[in-house]
Amino acid sequence: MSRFLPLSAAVASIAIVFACTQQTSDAQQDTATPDEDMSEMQADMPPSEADMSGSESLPSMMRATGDLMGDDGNTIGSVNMIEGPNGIVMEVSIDEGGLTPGWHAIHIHQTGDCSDTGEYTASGGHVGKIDGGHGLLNPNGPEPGDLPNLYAFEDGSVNFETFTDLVVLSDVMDDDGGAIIIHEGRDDHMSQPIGGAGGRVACAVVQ
Ligand SMILES: [Cu+2]
Repeated sequence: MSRFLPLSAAVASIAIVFACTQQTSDAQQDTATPDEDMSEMQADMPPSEADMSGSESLPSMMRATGDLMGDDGNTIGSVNMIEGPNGIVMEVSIDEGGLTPGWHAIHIHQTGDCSDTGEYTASGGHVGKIDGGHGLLNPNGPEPGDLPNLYAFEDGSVNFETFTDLVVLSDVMDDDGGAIIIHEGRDDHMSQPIGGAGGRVACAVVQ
């Protein structure tokens, strides 16, 4: 009796060993799955979100602001530009009575000078001027200073936000600065040199 285990007992021990092995590998599988999920989640998270703690990322973004002066030199509103990793978000706010109602071209001009009130030609041409290249719809363009038109409400006020990745703020605010110009009419995004937008009715030096 002592030298050989009865067959039934031997089968039972093999079965127990097998069951234990099975349990262990099940447990390993269970713990492996959440780890995998976690690393996938971290990979999916955009780097900015993973590295960002609170508002710490905002001060590193470059900003520019300026007061908009109307054709009589009075302040009619303001311009705010924030440069993020993908381009510049630009916001324009204009008070009641600031502009004539309707569409107006708005561009980034090359010189930070609005001293010639009502004319505003001291602000120069468009930043990064390309001969024959004006216009967002121009196959030979666009120019870095081109932007979509803004719309002034019936009361002459404006709330406008746009985005551009055609230019960087360090090029806007180079040695001679930069300006935002609003024209009297709409930009057709094609005609040269300024999309048929007419005279300059508002100017802001951005800094
Ligand atoms: Cu212009």
